[in-house]
Amino acid sequence: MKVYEPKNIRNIALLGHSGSGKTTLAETMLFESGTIRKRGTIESKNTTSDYHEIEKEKQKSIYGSLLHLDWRGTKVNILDTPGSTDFYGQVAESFHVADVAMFVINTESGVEIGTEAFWRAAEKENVPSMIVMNKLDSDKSDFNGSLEMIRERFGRGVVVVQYPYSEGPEFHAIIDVLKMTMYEFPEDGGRPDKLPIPESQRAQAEIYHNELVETIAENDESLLDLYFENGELDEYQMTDGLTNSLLERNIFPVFCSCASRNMGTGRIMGFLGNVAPTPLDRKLKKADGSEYLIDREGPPSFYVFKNSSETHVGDLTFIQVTGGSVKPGLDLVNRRTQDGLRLGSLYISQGAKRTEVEEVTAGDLAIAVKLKDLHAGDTVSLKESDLVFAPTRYPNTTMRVALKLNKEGEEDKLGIALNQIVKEDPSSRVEHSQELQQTILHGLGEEHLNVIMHQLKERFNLDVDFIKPRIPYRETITKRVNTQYKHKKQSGGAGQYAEVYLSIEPWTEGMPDRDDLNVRNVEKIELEWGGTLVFQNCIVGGVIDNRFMPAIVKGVMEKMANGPLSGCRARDIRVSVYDGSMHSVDSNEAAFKTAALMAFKDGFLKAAPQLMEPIYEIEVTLPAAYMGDVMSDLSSRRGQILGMDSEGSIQKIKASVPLQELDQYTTRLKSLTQGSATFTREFLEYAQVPHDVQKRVIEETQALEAEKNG
Ligand SMILES: Nc1nc2c(ncn2[C@@H]2O[C@H](COP(=O)(O)OP(=O)(O)OP(=O)(O)O)[C@@H](O)[C@H]2O)c(=O)[nH]1
Ligand SMILES: [Mg+2]
Repeated sequence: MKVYEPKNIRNIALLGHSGSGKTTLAETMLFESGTIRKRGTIESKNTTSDYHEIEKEKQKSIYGSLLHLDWRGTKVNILDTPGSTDFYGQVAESFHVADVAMFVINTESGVEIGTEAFWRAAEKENVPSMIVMNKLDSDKSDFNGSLEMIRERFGRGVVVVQYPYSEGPEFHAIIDVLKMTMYEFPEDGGRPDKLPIPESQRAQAEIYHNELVETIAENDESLLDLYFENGELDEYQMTDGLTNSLLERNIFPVFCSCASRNMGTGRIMGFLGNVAPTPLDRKLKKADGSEYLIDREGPPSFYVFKNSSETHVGDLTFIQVTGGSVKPGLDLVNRRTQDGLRLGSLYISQGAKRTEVEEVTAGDLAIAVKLKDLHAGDTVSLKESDLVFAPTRYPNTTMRVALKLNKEGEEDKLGIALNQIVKEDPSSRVEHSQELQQTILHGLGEEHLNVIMHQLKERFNLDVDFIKPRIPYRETITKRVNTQYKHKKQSGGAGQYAEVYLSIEPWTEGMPDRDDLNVRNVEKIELEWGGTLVFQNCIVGGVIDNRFMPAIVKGVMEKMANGPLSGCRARDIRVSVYDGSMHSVDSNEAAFKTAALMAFKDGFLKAAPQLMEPIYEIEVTLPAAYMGDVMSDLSSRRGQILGMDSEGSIQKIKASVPLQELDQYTTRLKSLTQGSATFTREFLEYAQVPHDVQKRVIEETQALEAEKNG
């Protein structure tokens, strides 16, 4: 197997809205480069990239897959990513290793929400980007309309390198304004004839050509001088200028293809080989914020960008070599755990197929097997190295469900399965909530969670269902009350005796101490579930010993952890113990804890208790046409609009919405907008729940309690 030097490697990520043709384009590139003999199609369920059963079934990509090809001595690694924003995690993983993001646009619809979302992410991650206009053979194809939309969304850097001679079913030729040539394809695609640009197209081609030259010159002063001197740049000058402008994200060149009829990929691969940045050009971010350039001569190191696994093989660790070269048998250290590891076999990946290799050089992507405890985002390097890369940034989750096992005794099995799933897909998250007594799965949407469910059932053989997750309400009180409890037990030997008088009241930051009580000591406790408990010792005349104070706090805390209203955590309360009594023999810590707990519980229920619910701030991105529907849906979800923003045809709404109302929001938003909107969410605050909601929650809790108690 050939070992490629980094300057002869290109790592590209195919990105874009679902259905734009990424997987088909990848397949066509593999075919056109002679890597595969037969071109698979989505419809025949035999593409190299979509090889998982579930991808064949759904006829779309769900997992990012790594492919590679050789185009005239250049190794092109292709990361084909899913276009559905539910699988955003797979896209995020590609950013760390992609030297170029190739955005595939469906010219039937122009910029769609997935394109928009991934473009903004590529912008944030500073990944050079190019654009491929696909489906030009469709009778609904609209190159100019799509171009206009792309320019509106992504700015002046969008420059035409190619445009179609004609589009729709008669599409058969592409005009290239960098080479000033027309490529005319045979009926079933493949290698085109190079022809002069026809007379009818010369004027248009000149306009695009000049735009291209001017944009390249604008971004490079020395080229600008040359351009003014000669009124033109030659192809080599343009090529260099393009590479630099791509790297700076000043230029986003536009290419044309019809992936399903094998037209256009040869020239795209040529551009990748001749112009696109190499792994040596890309600045990687280290954990300390500094930059790192891939170093062929440096000590061996690699970055784990993705995990997956396979029956009979186990863990597959996807790596990018970032320094020197790596070979089986090499001893390295995982910088996260500081554990040593010895590299086993290494493979290059062609979808489901793997080929063993002896060596992988800096810049290249490969799979390592049988390595324990390597997570996506780990840096692995020589023992004495201190290299640590900044980890991949995964999106925040937007949807949660609770898991219910239908068979007893499978808790451990479920735990192991979930661990493995999260390891392979860090955009999902599992929370074993003590508070809610549920295992909660967080993901990026219904489609995402359904794929996880599919894995739990098919791969891990678990009988499990999704159920509604409980809401982590908080409880507090709204008025001051005095409360008292005497705990007295006399059964045989030693008895139990404790009596406490408490004053409990709502607490807010900055509140003065009680002046009607003799406050001797104040303890402020920041609760681990958020909020505060302030405890005041106001005992006069030693009626309760100081040594019992911790037990009293403990009793109060125990009830706060299991709130009197709904069993949820309580917060923001001040408790003052101001009287009580003890017995010289029968009083002990346990007795005071019980007395405090009971007094607190009684008082709490009399103190106009109030349920608080978590409120999230959401940001919805949507096409303007759906604004009305989305807004009225938000108001039916008790949403409060915090702000609105419009960027051309794309609108953004910021709103605060109770978590309870967000349970099925991802799904609802999709159906309201025909899948064209996305949203993000973040915890904002706790706020009082409306009276009717509180009533319902309390009733539900009581019913649950009654059920538990038989
Ligand atoms: N007419 C036409 N159809 C195409 C072209 N390229 C792809 N398709 C079809 O478009 C559909 C979607 O293609 P995919 O390759 O799965 O698109 P994708 O971008 O990988 O989609 P996701 O994996 O869901 O993100 C399939 O039915 C393809 O056959 C094209 O150039 N012209
Ligand atoms: Mg795909």
